[in-house]
Order: sequence, then structure tokens, then C-alpha cells
Amino acid sequence: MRDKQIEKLIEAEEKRQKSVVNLIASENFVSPDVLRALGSVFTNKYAEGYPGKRYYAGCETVDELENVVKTRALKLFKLSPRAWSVNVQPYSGSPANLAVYLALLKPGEKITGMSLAAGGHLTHGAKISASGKLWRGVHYGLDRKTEQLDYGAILRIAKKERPKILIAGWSAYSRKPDFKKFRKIADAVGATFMVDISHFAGLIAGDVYPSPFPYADIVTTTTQKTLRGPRAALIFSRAKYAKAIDRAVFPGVQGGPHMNVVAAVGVSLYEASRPEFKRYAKQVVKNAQVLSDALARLGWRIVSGGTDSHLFSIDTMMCGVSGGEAEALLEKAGIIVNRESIPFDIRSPQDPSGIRIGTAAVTTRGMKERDMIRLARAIDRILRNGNRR
Ligand code: DSN
Repeated sequence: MRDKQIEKLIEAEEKRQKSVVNLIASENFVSPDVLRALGSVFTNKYAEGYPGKRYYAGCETVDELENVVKTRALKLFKLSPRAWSVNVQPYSGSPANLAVYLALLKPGEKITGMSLAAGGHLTHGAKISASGKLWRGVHYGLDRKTEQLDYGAILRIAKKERPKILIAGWSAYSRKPDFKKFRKIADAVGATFMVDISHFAGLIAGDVYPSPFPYADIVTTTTQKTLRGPRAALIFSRAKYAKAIDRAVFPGVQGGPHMNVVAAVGVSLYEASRPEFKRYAKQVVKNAQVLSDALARLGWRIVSGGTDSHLFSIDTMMCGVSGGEAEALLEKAGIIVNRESIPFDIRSPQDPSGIRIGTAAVTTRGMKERDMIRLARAIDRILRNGNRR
């Protein structure tokens, strides 16, 4: 590169990524082919609109690209193109979710999803996000004893609040949900049922996590987490919502799609459809279970007692280490995690009582069960020694 300053920073980040153990649950390592598509000439093309209906000339190749990516997205999740549509243009998860609300709701109407404190997401109606400023977020939490979803409580909240959209999906909840029960709750109050599968899309594609598609009206996902693609998002919707969703993405929320990113999403969908991806997804969950079990045996309290997915949270305060301190201690030793609130946390989100651990990235790097046991011992040693200082 002629720009030595940026080149140096790229090299430094590459070195950092190679020299640490990355346990951030929302991160992964994309393949060289995904990077190749991201760095392709598609970045030069403006393509506001949709295939066959663009506001610019010269769109014949990007039209073909967008159609290929849409077909792959539907096929990966076993969806009939007659019943389902997919929008592949969202820049990321937040604009994707905003577009859904814009398509379906009037300002001020209610959305019900998991609270941020319980492991939900900002864009599910949290007050500090546009989703909670333009619409009204009313949230459900977890059962205090089991730290798992309580469908009876969700039904009671839904009946009292009568939200227009009921959302399943979360960033720090480790257990498998029952999407059929969510559907019944949505039906009981006449809500549209939306599932945000950002964290576990790759696990669904790999057949190791329940699919919400038989029950949901709308499914959104980012593509960079367990799906191992670029930073982008997809919105799947049943046919009757498709037109409104498309109009909400463009021109409602976004301008021209980033066609290089759309190309990279296409590559990652191809990769996720290969048999080896199923083996990868299985190993991701196995690694998370082995790591959480090993930490539990070393005396750490795992939120909800374990995991059915790629992630879990541990309560570090039980050893007198806050989430922020644990994050810093581990980073010093080359293990990268993020601080995380635990259910019913009495500490602030800036320095909560726990950390979140995910295995999608280390599994891409080839780690297996034996590595998880070693990692558990290292995490235990670092946190306990840190506490003694
Ligand atoms: N910030 C992402 C995560 O870490 O889960 C979700 O948007």
C-alpha cells in the first residue's frame, strides 16, 4: 500500500488478532474468499433500488449478484421463495431491525423483547436506542431461579401490554428457546412474531440450534457472528411483509447498498452451505459446553448452569472480580472477552458482575475440546491470581 500509516495499522491488527485467543461471542474470522469479495470492485458501484429497478445505469452485474445472494440466503435456511422473501441490503443489524419497525409500526407503538439487562439487544426497544425512542419497548426478563426464559411470564407481559411486535432473540442468553411457544404468545395478543437470530444464525444453518422459520413472521440476522461472514445483515420476511420491508430498507433507512459487502455475504452463504460448516457449527457448541463445564468444575458459576449454544456468561463477582476487572486481567494475558451483565445484576453495565464467553472464533482457528480444558484452567488461574493482588 502507498498509505504506510494505514498499512501499518492493518498489519498491527492482523498481528493482534493472530496473537490473542478471541472469546468474544459476536466475533469470528472470515475466510480469505470473504475478504476478497469485500475488497472487490463492487465497492465502486452505486445501486440504489433493487434488481431491475435501480436509480443508476450500469447495474446489470450487481442485479445478478443481488439475486444470487438472495437465492442462497433462502436456500441456506430451507425457505421456499414463494412463501419467504429476503432483503440482503441492510448495512448491519441495527438498521435491519429499525427497518422492520419502520415497515410494521407507527411511531410510539409497542415492541416486546428481552431486556438488555437479561441479555437482550439495544435494538429491541432499549430506551437509549432509536428503537426505544421512536417506539415503546416493553421487556421480558428471565426466571430468577433458573435464569432461563419463563414463557408464562412472557405471556402475562404480552397480555398486559399487547405489543404490535413480539421479539425473540438475544446477545447473551445461552439456552435453546421454544419458538413454538413464542408463536403462541404472539398469536394470543395478535402480535407479529419477529426473531433476531444474529447470534445463532450459523448454528441454525449448521442444524445444531432450533430454526425459528416454521413459526416466525420476520427473521433478522447479522452475518458476521456464527455465520462467519462480513459485517452486514439480512431480513427474511413472509411474503405479505416483503414489499413494506424493502421500502423500509431503501429508501426508508438506507441509501445505496454496499455491493462489495453483499458479494461477501454471498460467499459466506456458500461456505455455510458446505458439509464442513455443519461440522464447524457442531464443534462450536461442543467447545462452549466443554469450556463452561470445565469452568463450572473449577468453581465458577455459569449463568443458567450451562449452555446450548456458542456462548455463556460467568458470574465473576462470586470470586470478588468485577466483569470489567476480569476483562482487563484476561486481556493482559492475551484472552479477549467482554464484560457482561448477569441476570438481576446489581452492578452497572459499565462494570457489571460477569463476562461473556463465546467459541465461534476459536473454533474457526481449529480449537477442540482439549484446548477448551486448557483455556478453562488458564481463565481460572488468571482471575483467581488477579483477585489475590
Ligand atoms: N454487540 C453485539 C454483541 O456483542 O453481541 C451485538 O450487537
